[in-house]
Amino acid sequence: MGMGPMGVAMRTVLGALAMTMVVVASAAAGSDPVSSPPGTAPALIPMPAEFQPGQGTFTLDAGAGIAVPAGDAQARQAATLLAGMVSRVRGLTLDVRDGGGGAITLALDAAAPVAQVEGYALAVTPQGIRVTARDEAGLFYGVMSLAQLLTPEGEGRGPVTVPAQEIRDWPRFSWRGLMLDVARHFQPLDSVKALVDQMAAHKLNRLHLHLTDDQGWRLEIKHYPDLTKVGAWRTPPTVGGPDAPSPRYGGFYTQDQIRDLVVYAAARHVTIVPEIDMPGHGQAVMAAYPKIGITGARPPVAVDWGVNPYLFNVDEASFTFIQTVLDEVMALFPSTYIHIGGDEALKDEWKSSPRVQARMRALGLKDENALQTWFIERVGQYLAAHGRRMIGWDEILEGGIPPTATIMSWRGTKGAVDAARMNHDVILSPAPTLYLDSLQSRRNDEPSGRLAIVTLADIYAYDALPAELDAEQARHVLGGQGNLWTEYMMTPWHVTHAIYPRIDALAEGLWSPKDRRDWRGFLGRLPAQLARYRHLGVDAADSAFAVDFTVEGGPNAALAAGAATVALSNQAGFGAIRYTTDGSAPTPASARYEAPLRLTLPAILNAAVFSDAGQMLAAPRRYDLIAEALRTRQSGELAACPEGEMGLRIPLTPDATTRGPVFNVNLFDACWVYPKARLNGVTALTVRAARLPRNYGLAHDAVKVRSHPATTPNGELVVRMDGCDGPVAATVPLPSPAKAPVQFPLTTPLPVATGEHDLCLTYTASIHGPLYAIGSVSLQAEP
Ligand code: TNX
Repeated sequence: MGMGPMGVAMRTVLGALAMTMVVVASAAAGSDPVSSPPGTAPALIPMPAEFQPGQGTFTLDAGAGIAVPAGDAQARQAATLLAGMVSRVRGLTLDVRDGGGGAITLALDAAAPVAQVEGYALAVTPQGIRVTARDEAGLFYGVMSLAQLLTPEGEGRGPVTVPAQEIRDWPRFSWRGLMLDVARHFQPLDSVKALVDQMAAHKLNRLHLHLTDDQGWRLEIKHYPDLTKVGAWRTPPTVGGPDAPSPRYGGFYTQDQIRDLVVYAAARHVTIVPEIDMPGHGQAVMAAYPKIGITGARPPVAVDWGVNPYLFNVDEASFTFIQTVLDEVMALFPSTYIHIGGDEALKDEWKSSPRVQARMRALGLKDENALQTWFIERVGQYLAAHGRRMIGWDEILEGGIPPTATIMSWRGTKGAVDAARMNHDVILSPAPTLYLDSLQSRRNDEPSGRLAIVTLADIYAYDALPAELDAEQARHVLGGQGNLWTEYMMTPWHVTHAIYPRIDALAEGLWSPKDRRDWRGFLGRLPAQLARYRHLGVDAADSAFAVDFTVEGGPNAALAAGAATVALSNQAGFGAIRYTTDGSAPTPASARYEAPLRLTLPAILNAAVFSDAGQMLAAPRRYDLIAEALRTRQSGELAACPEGEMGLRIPLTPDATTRGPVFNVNLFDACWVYPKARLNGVTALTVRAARLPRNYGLAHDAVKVRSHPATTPNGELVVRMDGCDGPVAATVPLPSPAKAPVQFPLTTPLPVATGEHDLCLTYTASIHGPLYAIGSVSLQAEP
């Protein structure tokens, strides 16, 4: 197994070579948290296929040369990138030379030892460093590996000594993708380029740009200027109050910018795969050109996240539009694959249109799903006639598989398995595991996102080859892709936080042989990468390493005893936790956490996580062991009401331009539970309330939104004791949206009680108005 996209013949050739190579030591998952000892495995991410330690070392001094084949522009570019990375991370200057000799030699060689496409060999001997490959991509990836070998501990400066070794490496999958949704929140070109840089450094090779959606069209199309003049801009929803309305939101890429991006990415062996979504997710198109829609009416560019009803028409005018757009798309993007979306196309408009129904009957199609297949296949044929191939999301299978389609599978893996069995190529990007808009921890300091938790370890454990496929079917698995949808990723900071370092886990899963993957070893290789990120200005998330504080017996036990036993841990179970209790910031010299700490209230704990070498892996986190904090629950610490689910962690405004407060919500029920509230001595309760736009396209699920009857004009916050069917303990009217700011406190006395009670908090405001949320709930006690 583990065929990936490679041919059997190549495997056999390499099989012979592999006999002479030492297989990289791979400790079983869950073994001791040690990085691979020097000399047994290279500190590379992704882990290379084969590795053999050598005798001695080679030292690279400032000014050392990188010799590239004379006249080989691509190799020269790779060498220049290498010099740039080493200079930025290590402050070591290297000198790129055309032809001749150098400490580092790059050579394209038809007889290079690694025959696989995109493969390379990298040899370090006491005489120098040599990278050879049979193709330019392979040479490039050898150079990217070398960039890591020359910045080994991430932190060091100046000349670098590299142990002698030989690496032979090639990818497991040919499609190693990342999708960036630039439609929901526009991403500046420089951010996209920075992502391309990092993709290349991780040996990822497909950047799928989701360029169009209901909420914005982001690509200049010369023939249809209104697509960007109108379709690239939306007016954010407001919820009243004294806060000023936000400005229009939007942006788009000009064709010149796209050409520049395509060239930039190609130099890094990244292909930009454009997606033009159809026949659903088309509201921005209809805002610009209503005739392309079904009703002919002009909607605004959407501000509602989710599924909106607007569908493309199926008449000739619609196909003329699509083909003209695709002509310009094909002229801009050399990618063989063009993505045409196909997801979440709610069929209501097609069902209720007599013209669409007439066309469907004339075509002899039995239902709207068959019409979708016909529609998609017609577009696929157009692309095929121009030498391109169509990719669609797995919904395009619903009416029968369009013959020319490659399937990108997001609703689990079934679509991929079905398509591969029907001899169609597939790419695996299942939600939630490869959905990078999923939050990466339950920590209170996590920003907005979707509430499935996808940890670094979850992504690392994911295998893109469905086990149910046999070897022949497995050949149709081109690879996998992480998808970053940006409804709740408003700024480049959010995007960066969601991608790094989960991109490292993704890259190893898509590049490295399955049997070379090793979670603990990966963690050992990560600190160097985190240090590189810091030097390169990439603000990676530290969610996997940040300290979590757990009070034994829960906060109530601490409140009752006036003292607490606090355990410190982190998600990955990696690194040394160091702490202080005097309010100061922990350093590598601070006390190392060994066992739970016994502390008397009030106390303040600060804790950070360091690597063995003293590198900070997670910034300090603070825990206040004081009564007020122990009686407070942040939004993420509240539970959903019975049968409900917190699906989203959302910001105050949908297009926030900075990082702000976030709120866990269940869109279907404005109801939260403060579990086991300890009411001894408690006299009042304060909710940090917030009023948010209710900008969600719930489609047929809209009927499931639960309404709680109100008794005053703006609705109330109702607090019940002992669960949501319990007696009402307090009712607080909500302030008028016209007068109150979007965040406001609500305080109410509570009846005298003792012991632990589940407090159920609901808002009774109309479900047709703003969405009310809870930032935190605190109990106030008599001093
Ligand atoms: C579903 S995945 C979508 C996107 C959303 C995403 C949110 C897919 C093909 N469609 O429109 O952004 O969920 O996670």
